[in-house]
Amino acid sequence: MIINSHSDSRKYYFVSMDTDCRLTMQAASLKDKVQFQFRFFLVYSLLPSSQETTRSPGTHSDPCNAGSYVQFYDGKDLYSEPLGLPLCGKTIPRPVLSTGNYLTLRLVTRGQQPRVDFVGDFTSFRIGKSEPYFSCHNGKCIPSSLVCDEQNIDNCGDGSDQATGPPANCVSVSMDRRGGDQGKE
Ligand SMILES: [Ca+2]
Repeated sequence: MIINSHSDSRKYYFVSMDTDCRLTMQAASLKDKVQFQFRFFLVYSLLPSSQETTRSPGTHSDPCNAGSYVQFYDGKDLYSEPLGLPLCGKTIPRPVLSTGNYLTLRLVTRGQQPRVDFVGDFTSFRIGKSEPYFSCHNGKCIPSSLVCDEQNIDNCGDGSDQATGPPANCVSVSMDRRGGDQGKE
């Protein structure tokens, strides 16, 4: 499943100030975990918060300089354990993996002139082989519906679910068809 930060992603930045929104994804079954992989990432603010480093108690260092950020949580709400540091900047972060059944993405815009634009996909997976699942080269297992999908999403993280060779044996369609355009064949 692909998500965009907003509907005009890749055309205009999302610039609303003081946004705090979240999206929680549940894995396909109880035994599964959730991975999120960014495909495009741009999250920052041109100017830090006007209240000159108002340090919220408990946070000593802020890697995003009081600017906008994305934070993942290892569960179904913001009371769950945060996964990693707040993410910001222009470099695509590493894939984020839940340890349980849920993964929550939170987007916060702070400061002045926030610039937010990202695209990514959630994948439900499990470690270890079980029947209706496809075994990636890297040891993950993903639902077989994600193998050779039309949008050419790398759900495994190593490309093996979209490979033309075994075990996926995808029929090679246009390799660069991405981003959910359901065009004509
Ligand atoms: Ca796929």
